Amino acid sequence: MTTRRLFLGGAALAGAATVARSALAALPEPASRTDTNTAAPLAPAQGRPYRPVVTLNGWSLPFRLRNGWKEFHLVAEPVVRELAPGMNAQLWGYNGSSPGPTIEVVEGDKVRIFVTNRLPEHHAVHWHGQRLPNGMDGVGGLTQPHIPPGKTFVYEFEARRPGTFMYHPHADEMVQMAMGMMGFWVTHPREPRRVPGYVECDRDFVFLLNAFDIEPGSATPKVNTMLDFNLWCFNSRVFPGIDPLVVRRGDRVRIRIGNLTMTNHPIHLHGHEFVVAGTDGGWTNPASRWPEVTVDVAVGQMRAVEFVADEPGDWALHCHKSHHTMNAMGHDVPTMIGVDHREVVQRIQKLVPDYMVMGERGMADMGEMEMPLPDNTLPMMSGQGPFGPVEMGGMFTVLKVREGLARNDYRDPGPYAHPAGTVAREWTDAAPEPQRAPGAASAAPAPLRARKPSGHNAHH
Ligand SMILES: [Cu+2]
Repeated sequence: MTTRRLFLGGAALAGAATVARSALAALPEPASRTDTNTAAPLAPAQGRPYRPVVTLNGWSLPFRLRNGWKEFHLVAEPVVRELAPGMNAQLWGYNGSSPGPTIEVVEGDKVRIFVTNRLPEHHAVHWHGQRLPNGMDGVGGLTQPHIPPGKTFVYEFEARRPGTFMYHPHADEMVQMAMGMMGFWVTHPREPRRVPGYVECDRDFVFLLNAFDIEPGSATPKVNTMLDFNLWCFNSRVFPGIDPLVVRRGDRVRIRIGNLTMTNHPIHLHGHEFVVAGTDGGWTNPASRWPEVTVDVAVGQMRAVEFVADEPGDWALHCHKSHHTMNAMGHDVPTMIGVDHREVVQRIQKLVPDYMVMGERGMADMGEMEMPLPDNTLPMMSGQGPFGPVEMGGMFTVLKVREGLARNDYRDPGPYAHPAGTVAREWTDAAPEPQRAPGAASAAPAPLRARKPSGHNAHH
């Protein structure tokens, strides 16, 4: 009996090994996702445990373990990405989305990444910020041959340093990044308590800053634009298409931000102070940290900021460059504030009855007006809050701090219910006369009639 049982056991094992070998020879099935909603954090089914991150309007790539290697499969390919409801862009990305999925590993993991190129041109992926063998650095032409269309290359390295990284093309880089190719990478510490400066957080959000120049009415980015982009994104989404960051009151929150645009972005959080706890170079020494409410993320940089979310409410989180919180707009429209158009308008309306003037009192009107727009574009500013138009676009979203959410609940809880008496309100009693310095003019100043010389055109 013993012999027979052993024999059967051996046969079963041999069979399993045969099946496994053929299955293992294949590439891991590439996961794909086109949904723009923020996916629930992906808890690791195998390997060393870690607390997964939340990719804003994105997802983490599943992996498989094989003979001690953590295996991922990235597919570089054309994708369609909704930037916000009402506008789809034809981009390039990975596994159905732009940015590509977040890759999460643990310090010390042996990582194998298969990269299949389904682009019409060659490709190579650079693992930004990693310590790795030079030939795995992904610089096409310099450290490896390019990946031709239709081919799959394999990258192998150990994730040596815990921290915040990204991946992006290093082949026809200007075009491929302008088309939306990039992704986030997080290497979790193997023993969190032994990493100086690292603290476990309750909620850990990640997103990339990226930008596109897409002519209103079209869908493909202009890849030769250097500075004048018109769609400023968090993870290839613009307000009001960016999900809120939902946290529980008292949570320790980490937000990791990487910048793959062509300019810096001062990212500003309302209502809280944070510290820069990490950069692409690693975790900062706690003695080196100081409180901030804005962190400038320069081109090619990552920043991990941390704070305790102890103020309930809906707190804006946005780039502080005000042009970056607008959607597609023309930058060479003259400023009309204070210009009296009445006479001109009457004359034009005789010819064009619908003619109207924009921007005479500022541009807030445009956030309220339903302007006719070309197909597939977005209003310059939009978004409705509980009190009216939010008049934002681009790199803007909201940190929602709430009591009593469940541990893993990231669903939008709706607008904040302000306690009575805590909202700015109209003053309805008598307003005192403003105090003026003795001898100061009591009325508003007369409008200036001077006209600035206009640059190089000397026709005034
Ligand atoms: Cu910005």
